[in-house]
Amino acid sequence: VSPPVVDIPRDYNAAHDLLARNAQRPGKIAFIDALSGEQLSYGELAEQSHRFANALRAQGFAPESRVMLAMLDTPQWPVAFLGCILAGVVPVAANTLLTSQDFEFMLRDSRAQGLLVSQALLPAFEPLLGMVDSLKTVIVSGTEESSSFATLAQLLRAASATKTIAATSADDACFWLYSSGSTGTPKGTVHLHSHLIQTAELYGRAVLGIQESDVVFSAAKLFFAYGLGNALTFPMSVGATAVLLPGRPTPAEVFGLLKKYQPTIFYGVPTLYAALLADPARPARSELRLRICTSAGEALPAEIGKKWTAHYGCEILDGIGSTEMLHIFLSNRPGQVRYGTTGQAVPGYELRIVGDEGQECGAGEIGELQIKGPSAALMYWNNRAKTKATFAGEWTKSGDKYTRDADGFYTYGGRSDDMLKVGGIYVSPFEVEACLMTHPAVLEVAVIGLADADGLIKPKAYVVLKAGQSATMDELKAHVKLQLAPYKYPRWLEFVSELPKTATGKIQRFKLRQPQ
Ligand code: 3SK
Repeated sequence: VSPPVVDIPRDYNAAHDLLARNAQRPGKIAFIDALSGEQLSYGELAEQSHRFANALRAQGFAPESRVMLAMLDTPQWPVAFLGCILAGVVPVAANTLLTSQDFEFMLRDSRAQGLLVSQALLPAFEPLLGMVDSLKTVIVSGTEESSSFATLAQLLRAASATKTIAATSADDACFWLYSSGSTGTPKGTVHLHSHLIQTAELYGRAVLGIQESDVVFSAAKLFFAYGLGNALTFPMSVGATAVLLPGRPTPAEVFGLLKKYQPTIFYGVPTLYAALLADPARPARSELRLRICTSAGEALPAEIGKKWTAHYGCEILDGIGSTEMLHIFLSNRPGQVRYGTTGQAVPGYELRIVGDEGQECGAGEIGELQIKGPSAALMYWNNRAKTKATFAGEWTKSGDKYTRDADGFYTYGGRSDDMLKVGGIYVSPFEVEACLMTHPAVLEVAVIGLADADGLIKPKAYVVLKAGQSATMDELKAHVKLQLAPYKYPRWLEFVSELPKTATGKIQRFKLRQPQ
């Protein structure tokens, strides 16, 4: 199958393209807030996005300046994202699950001059205000009025609705996403105007077959590359409707939403599919209208896929993407699913597996997966060394080990580095170790990934306590939860008298990974 050709003109604004594709359907619902029931039509989306672009201009934001978005998934998220892009301002989408310390790093690193923050997330930012020199303007969303800051609602009301589009090119920086780093320091991943629509055409349209009649729901939030494509780019590229959930996707919330809004496409992650299948209150197949499901974030255990299909009669397309490639480049296809594999290359992307000596691997040989394709990020901001290590000319290194069989199906074989994927989100074991080391009773610690009963990886910590000191497992878990984003805490702890080490004192994590 030849890849869909995506011809993008040189003068191009990604937000304008996504809005222009829907100019003929102004009354069609683009976004629904699953919590409040608020609906935003394509016509309202276009008007509000342009109003926000004009508000930014009126506040003095120049093209190429940056605005951090730390927002819950509501219809205001696309308004803010598209509004920035229409004005040539670069939105920097922040992972809202992180801590004040992480936000401080991202604000300083990006030198964002503006911050658009959901009212509910403001407490995590308040200690930083006044501390970060580059940050000049704070706008709060999710409330009509605020005693301290301008609100998005006020700015939209006051701004002109004139449709002015910044003169951007397809190769201009369009938006950033922060990718988790192996040392815990996130990397500002710079994407270009041409990238969003490439992912929509190559994966959204060609693999998922997304159409105007689809209603989509993504458990992955819009600030993740996976969620951004799932719930913004893909539906907007064809005029479909996306249901947004501002809160946590618990099984009760997800099933409630699937029953109420009847999505035809559901994008999940393996831990969520496992939790949904384990829920005794799970609805019957006849209560839902699912056409297709996707999974990414970590490899989907075959059993979960098979059980889901047996219960809901709908395939889960397991795939892998990355923040660097913006969306999925390797995936199972409808009608050709092989559970336990990540499927085949998405047409439009080239894949190769490279061995330790730099040689290209043949069928059945394990090596690092590398990707060539039109949505690869430009660079990591302000990080030349990591940019050079990841973006090798036209090829982007994934850090994931894979084998390919004779039919072109790829099977996941672990990470090349020590990073863990927990619930679809990267966790650096070194960051968790460093955090545990700050507990006064801890002498040494090693964190590894361990598979739970569903075959899904979670952090486990092996801890050596200082002589004469004590600490409980719950105390150490709470210590991590307090300092790091809560999803990073070790689900299991084991107290040991010593850690296995080499003669030179290096911890032998591989020994801890071996089943005892
Ligand atoms: O985790 C993934 O596989 C993924 C998928 C789509 C976009 C981004 C990512 C990290």
